[in-house]
Amino acid sequence: MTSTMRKLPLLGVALAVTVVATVAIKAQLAPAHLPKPVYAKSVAYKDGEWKWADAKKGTVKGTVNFSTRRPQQPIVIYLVRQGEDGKPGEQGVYDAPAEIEVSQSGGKFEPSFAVLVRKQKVKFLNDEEKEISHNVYFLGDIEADLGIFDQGESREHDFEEAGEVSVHCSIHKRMDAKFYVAPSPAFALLEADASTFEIKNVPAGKYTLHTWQKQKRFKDFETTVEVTDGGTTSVTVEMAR
Ligand SMILES: [Cu+2]
Repeated sequence: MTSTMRKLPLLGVALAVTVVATVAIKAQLAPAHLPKPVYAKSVAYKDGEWKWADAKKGTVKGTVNFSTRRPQQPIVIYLVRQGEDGKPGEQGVYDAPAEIEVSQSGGKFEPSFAVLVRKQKVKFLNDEEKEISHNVYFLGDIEADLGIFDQGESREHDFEEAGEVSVHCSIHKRMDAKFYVAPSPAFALLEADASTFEIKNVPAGKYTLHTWQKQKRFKDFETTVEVTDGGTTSVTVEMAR
């Protein structure tokens, strides 16, 4: 046996290792080919002068019909106050809900889904037990980068615009979360398989009702609803493909 023949099996092992290593590197460089997300249309909402606290209010109650089985995914029903021309008008001044905190412990955003109200603040905590740094950046209707921050630090962001936001960490590719920022407090969140909703304390006036789906399966629906002082307006939402 020549020395070349004895080396051949070794060469085979080396080749196999190289192939495995190349595949692993490629997998890391090109993560799953996720479909390009379609974000909700971003609209700038004006706050106007009038205050929600002083307004006469009513309720909107509704049922959602689905043309086919609804995915077990959140749906947001929200109201946009119309101006004279039927387009988004002045939304009025309201007190934003209290700040929410999002944990990054264990390399996960928790909660990983939230519905916020425009002007609400979110505090991202690097509450890791070990010395791990995290980053927060947003894609979608709201884009921003809060930078990289170490264990024990936090970053805050005021969500001044309405729309859909994907939350990511530039260091950990698998860390992500999704927020929907409603244009005002007049919204309902339908979780799991819920198909009825109620939106209380809505200032009297004319609104456009919209839908937003975390996992878009149906065409988004819109209709006009009129809210009256002390009244309950019934509405049927049709979700078709
Ligand atoms: Cu991270």
